[in-house]
Amino acid sequence: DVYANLSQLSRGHDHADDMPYCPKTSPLIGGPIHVSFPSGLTLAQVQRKNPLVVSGGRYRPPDCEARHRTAIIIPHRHREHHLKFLLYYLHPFLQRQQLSYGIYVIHQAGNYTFNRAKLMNVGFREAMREEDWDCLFFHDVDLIPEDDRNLYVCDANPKHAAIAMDKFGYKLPYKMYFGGVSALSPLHYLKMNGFPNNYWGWGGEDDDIGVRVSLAGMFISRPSLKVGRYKMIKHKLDKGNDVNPKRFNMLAKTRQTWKMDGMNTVEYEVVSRDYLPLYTNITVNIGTES
Ligand code: UDH
Ligand code: NGS
Repeated sequence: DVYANLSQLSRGHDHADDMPYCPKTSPLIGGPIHVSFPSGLTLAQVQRKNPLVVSGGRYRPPDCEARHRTAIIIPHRHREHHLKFLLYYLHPFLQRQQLSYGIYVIHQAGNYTFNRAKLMNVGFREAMREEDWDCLFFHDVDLIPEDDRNLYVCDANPKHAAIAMDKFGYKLPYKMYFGGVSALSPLHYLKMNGFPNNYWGWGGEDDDIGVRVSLAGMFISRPSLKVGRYKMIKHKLDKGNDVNPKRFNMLAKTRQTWKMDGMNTVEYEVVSRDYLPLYTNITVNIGTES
């Protein structure tokens, strides 16, 4: 019947006010995911498998109003090969959770030393500029979630999601570990003044972020070990991301520096913003170490 079809269409597109909320627990969640890395996978294939994903890597459930709006922030440079696999698994994963979501890849321009945490600050500001996200997932490009009961929504406290990684034998490497994948609401993020801007190179920035959580009077929340499982795509330390020799000295001073360095001081220049079929790419010049 034409009218029923039309009304169905407009509901899908405009998300009319009368659309029911999605159920509290998605019926599409299946638990463990078998993760492998098929050779020859292309982005075009990933696109075909995700027909409801629209420009910029955005999605809304077609038949219900999502209860949560989550932005995924991925710091990136020279890891297109990993990004392809992450998108292959993450899009269906987020759709099974019936989330309204967007994926942002924050690409560091140039060849200067990589700065993961500063790219996250850029991602936070640029994503919030576009939409009133209620949760941001800060997500390494090489970590694939292995269980879709690991919900990509925020908790009452900042959440460390990558609690059980294969490379650490599916347990935490140390109690205060906050690396890999974490989830903060905009309020959490601003309360801790975001992430540090001055960790150039590998190591320590995730520990600094963990310390900021407690300095700002919050706790680290975590999913269960059974559910917070990730497979890491194996790789070597990248060119342009040498181990940062200053990290221990910097970490010893976080208590003195966190209010003076973070979201309130981040400076950068967006080089380009591209709404690609599977993600929004923001290429950014974040400068160099001062
Ligand atoms: N990243 C890039 N490009 C780079 C460097 C890092 O995209 O050149 C991003 C990417 O999202 C990555 C994240 O930053 O997942 C973290 O960087 P990483 O993968 O290098 O860190 P990880 O600790 O691996 O996962 C380190 C490899 C061995 C380090 C040994 C040091 N003792
Ligand atoms: C700690 C690093 C973290 C790092 C973690 C896991 O030692 O940044 O190891 O590293 N802290 C410092 O260096 C101060 S990993 O095994 O993934 O290479 O995330």
